[in-house]
Amino acid sequence: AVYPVLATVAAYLLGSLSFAVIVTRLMGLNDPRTYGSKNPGATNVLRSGSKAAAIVTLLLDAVKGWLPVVLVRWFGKPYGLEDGTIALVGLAAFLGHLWPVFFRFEGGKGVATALGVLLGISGWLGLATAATWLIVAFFFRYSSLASLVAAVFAPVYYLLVSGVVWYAETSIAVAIAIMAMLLAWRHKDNIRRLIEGKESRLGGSKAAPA
Ligand code: NKO
Repeated sequence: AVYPVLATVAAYLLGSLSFAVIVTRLMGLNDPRTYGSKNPGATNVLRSGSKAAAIVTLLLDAVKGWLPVVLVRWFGKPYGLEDGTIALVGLAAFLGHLWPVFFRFEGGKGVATALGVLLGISGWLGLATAATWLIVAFFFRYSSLASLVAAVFAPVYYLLVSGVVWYAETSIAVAIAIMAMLLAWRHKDNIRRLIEGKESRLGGSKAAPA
């Protein structure tokens, strides 16, 4: 069948749109790959001082994960696209963000895009994961730590939500687990900085880390 392949390639191309780079370029801001953590992501765009640019980056990076998933969910059936393709397109958009074909395969850490994928799979799953991120970010003021904790919980939430509301789909559970592991691996420098007490905090305080 050609449709699952086409959908997966399209999702990868969409995921390859590195909105941190695109949005800052359109707004005439500095390229996030040149300052802060050098990461093309909403958190690092925030370090440029533009909250608006950070929010737009977060929204668009999430939409590119959400859109392919809901398109397959809502309109895929007549084309023979089932849960396996939902898992594939979600993973493909995520992989596009990490290794974007349009940006020399140098992408981001996948947090916002994974959130979009989760929201596309289930609103409750996305909300629970986002709430986890918010709670950790609120209390600890580290975006990276919040992302890492949320990534640990996301597969658990999927099994809980799907166990209660419908049935767990193995392909989707595997896709979420792969995203969580790749996300954690992309945060290896953040993990080192967290351990060393050198990670930069949210909220713009330039104070030395405690
Ligand atoms: O620049 O290395 P940095 O400090 O910027 O950035 C670390 C950060 C990178 O991620 C981002 C995106 C920020 C998004 C914030 C809201 C996200 C809501 C929570 C979603 C968690 C999804 C995890 C799913 C795993 C499968 O971490």
